[in-house]
Amino acid sequence: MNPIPIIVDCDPGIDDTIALLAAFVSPELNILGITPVCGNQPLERTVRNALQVCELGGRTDIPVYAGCFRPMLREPIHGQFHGSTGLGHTTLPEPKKTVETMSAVDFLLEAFGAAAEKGERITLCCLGPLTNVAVALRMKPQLVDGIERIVMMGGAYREPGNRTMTSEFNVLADPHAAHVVFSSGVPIVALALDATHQVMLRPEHVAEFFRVSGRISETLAALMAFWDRNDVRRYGSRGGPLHDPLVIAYLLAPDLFQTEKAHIFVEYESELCMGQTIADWYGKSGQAPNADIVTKVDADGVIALFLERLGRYAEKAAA
Ligand SMILES: [Ca+2]
Repeated sequence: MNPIPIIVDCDPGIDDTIALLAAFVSPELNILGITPVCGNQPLERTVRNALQVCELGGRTDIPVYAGCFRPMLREPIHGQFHGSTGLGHTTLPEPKKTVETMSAVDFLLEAFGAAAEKGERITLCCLGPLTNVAVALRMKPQLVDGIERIVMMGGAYREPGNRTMTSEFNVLADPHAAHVVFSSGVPIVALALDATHQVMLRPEHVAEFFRVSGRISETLAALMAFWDRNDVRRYGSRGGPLHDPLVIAYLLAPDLFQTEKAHIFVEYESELCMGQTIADWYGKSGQAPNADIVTKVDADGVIALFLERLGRYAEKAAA
């Protein structure tokens, strides 16, 4: 089977990093580029982190394009659970790899435009605020012809929010961009907090990842240990929800996920509910579904998948 061509739009970020490291060793995926955006950290830092993660994972062949330096309209907000650099307490070496001169938006326009001309489609993986994607969509509406679908981490439907009472971080960080994406007509698979809170990365998992992941084990385990929310009341156990990596897991093993179709709306006017995502589960809006929302995840299956994938860093060292 030919690998799935993907572009990873992200804001690394601890969970972005775990997602990238798993994608790097998955031959089912052909990563055409990484497009960091302002999100968990300011843009300079998400770009630097992306470059460092490419070096850590031995994938300096993948180009990194710097994206938008702030949201479309709102003031930037940054992550609260990723430490001062976005990568916990880890100190990765200065990257030798450099960012491409082309901007992320230009790269998205070029890549999806070229795909559409050839009758091909690329899957867009969105692990951060949707600013880059929305700006590209506003530049050229024909872009949608080159997008197979967007598989995104973001939103909160039956779950409450994580950054505010109603809202999940990625959508809250740029709700206007999310509105552009949700109303674009591009098919969407939404991995919201409803899904990601089902997959807790617990301390016993972290110990397993440390044991299997060879040359990246110390960095990976340090990132994962930092991710522990230590909030049993909220999450039902120790550990942290495996948000962004679920996008990669969905592409590799869709059978581990159940979805329901619905039309997604996003609130971008009310300060109380800013960034709230609303799913029309029961057809109240009269609008056709624009997304497959993941409602159930085989958490043990996902953890096993990532143990197997990240274990490949031990094999690579031995080879
Ligand atoms: Ca992210």
